[in-house]
Amino acid sequence: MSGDVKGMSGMGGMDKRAPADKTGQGVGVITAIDTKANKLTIQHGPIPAVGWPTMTMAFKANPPTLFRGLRVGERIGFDVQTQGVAAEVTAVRPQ
Ligand SMILES: [Cu+2]
Repeated sequence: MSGDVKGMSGMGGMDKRAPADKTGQGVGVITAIDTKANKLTIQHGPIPAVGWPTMTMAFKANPPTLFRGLRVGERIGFDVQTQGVAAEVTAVRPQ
């Protein structure tokens, strides 16, 4: 992931350098699954709620049971929670 995303300024005047934890919803295609590292890589579209453009990035799966039934190439909707520059997927939905 690019950790250098520009803030969505102009929305509430909360344009701070240190990102607070945020949640958002995205849609994307799974490009890699690493159950040993508990990581899921998703090529996803813009997620304005967390200030992200389109990108491909790895997420921690929380809980790891999210991996069940997922496969590379599958299109999913997902919930994301950011923690500084890291991010977790907390829910997935078939698209
Ligand atoms: Cu991203």
